[in-house]
Amino acid sequence: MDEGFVPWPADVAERYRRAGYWRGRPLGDHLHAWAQAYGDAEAVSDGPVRLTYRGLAEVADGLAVRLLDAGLKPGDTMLVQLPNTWEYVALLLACLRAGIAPVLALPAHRGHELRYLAAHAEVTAVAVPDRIGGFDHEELGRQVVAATDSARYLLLCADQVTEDDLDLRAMARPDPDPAAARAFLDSLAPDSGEIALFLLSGGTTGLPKLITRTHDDYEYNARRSAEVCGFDRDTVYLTALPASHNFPLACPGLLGTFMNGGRVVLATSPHPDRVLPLMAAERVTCTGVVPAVAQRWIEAVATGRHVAPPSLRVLQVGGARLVPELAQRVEPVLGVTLQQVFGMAEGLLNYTLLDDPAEVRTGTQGRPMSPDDEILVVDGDDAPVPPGAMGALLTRGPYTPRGYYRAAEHNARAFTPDGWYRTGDVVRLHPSGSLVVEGRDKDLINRGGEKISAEEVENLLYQLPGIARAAAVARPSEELGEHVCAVIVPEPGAVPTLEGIRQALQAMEVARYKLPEHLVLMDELPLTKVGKVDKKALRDLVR
Ligand code: OOB
Repeated sequence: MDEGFVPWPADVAERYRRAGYWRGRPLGDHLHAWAQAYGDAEAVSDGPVRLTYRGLAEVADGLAVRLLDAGLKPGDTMLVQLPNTWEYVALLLACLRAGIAPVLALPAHRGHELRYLAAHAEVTAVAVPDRIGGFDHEELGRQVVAATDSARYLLLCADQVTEDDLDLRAMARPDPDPAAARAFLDSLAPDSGEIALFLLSGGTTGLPKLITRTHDDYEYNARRSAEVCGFDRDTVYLTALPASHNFPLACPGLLGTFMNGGRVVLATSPHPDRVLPLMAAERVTCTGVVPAVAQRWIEAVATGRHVAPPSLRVLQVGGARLVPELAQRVEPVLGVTLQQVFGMAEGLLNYTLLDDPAEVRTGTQGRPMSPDDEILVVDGDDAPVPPGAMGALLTRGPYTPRGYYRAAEHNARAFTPDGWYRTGDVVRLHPSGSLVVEGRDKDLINRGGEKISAEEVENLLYQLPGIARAAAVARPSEELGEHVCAVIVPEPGAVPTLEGIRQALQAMEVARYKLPEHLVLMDELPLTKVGKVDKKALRDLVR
């Protein structure tokens, strides 16, 4: 698996170790340190299911041993598509214990995405639930296993599991001899510099890129985040967003809570009717959401439909632009401190501090969390702009990998020769030292925090009949910030419709959030001077 992984240069890695960012212990090892420190405290609340720290470590170990007994091996990869449930947490930790790297897919992904991810990471196993909402993930998982040469196991999270499949719930139990299981797994522990897990990039390319996160760098990601956010044993963190996203997983999220002995409350939907009462009942103190969710919560409270959860102290908002008008309503309406988070699965995390002046909390997207985060704001020639001027953001640092997995060609464009990651975000440095996100120079659509590659949608559109030319662009949306708008030049005589296009893409098993919500038909697409489709002109037009 480590072939295709781009390491940090040896001298830089040494510097990160010396500075104490990288601690040289695999994440699975940390799990036992947490169990040691917080033993009987509750780690996870998932409705009626409650797991203590000791219980969680034993369940993860038991599951890890059974996965290895079933034939999986350290160094394998596993596609994981599970909602925010205790089984997801157990499986994630079991994989970390066994040195199996999970590829964290979103519940919204379908065959189009999962088949590609499974093949690219050459997974040996696919983990899915039987259903989410009305959708049959068991059947989807089965098809992905069948379509993937390397895949041999379907790991199913369901009440009914046939003998041919692996039964996640049955396997997620403590080993009869927990001490022996622990010693066995310790003897197999992965090196902390190895890939711990794969996150998915929002992506600007035809298909999402895989982001390799090592044990060392991801542990620091969560630890430093938790420090900045003041997590401690009294923290009760709610996972309102899918926990396969970096934000709820490790910013500080679930992992940052575990490190500090707090409690993680799992929710499978951020709908105000579900989570506002849940937060009050579970005495949640902190959670992280995208602006579209924050807006729905504010509306639900402002209109008197719900009361603000009295225990909630900090609301983290990130993943997409939080407009200042909304930012200003968060604190008075919800009675919390707003913390803006400008982050990316590729690494760099910026946080506003809880004691920043109000103007910084509402008007900026925070500052890099690590003293060794390097940032550059540059012009079109990669030359630094004057302080305070707008430019493209480049970054390097102890938790920002130096390349995507098995993507040499793309890496040559996404990273500079000396290892800076081109974030694709256009920012400016605020006098406070915080960053303000002004826009982006990457071709993606940010639909309520879910990133959609324009190129991916365009490639799909070109596979449909009757379409001569196609472009996908963002169209402003009140509710979600941006929607996907398809701009199409039909072939002579063809009359594409939005409904027809959506149905065709759904038949191709494309995740629903990527389907165009608007359609514009044109005689020709506007071109730039160098003959490329003029996306800016199109964006202005569809507005
Ligand atoms: C988070 O991660 P990704 O990988 O889904 O998306 C990263 C991109 C950024 O490059 C930027 O374009 C956008 O999402 N973004 C924001 C933002 N936070 C992320 N744009 C404006 N304001 C913000 N506060 O989205 C993510 C990862 C970890 C923590 C938080 C968010």
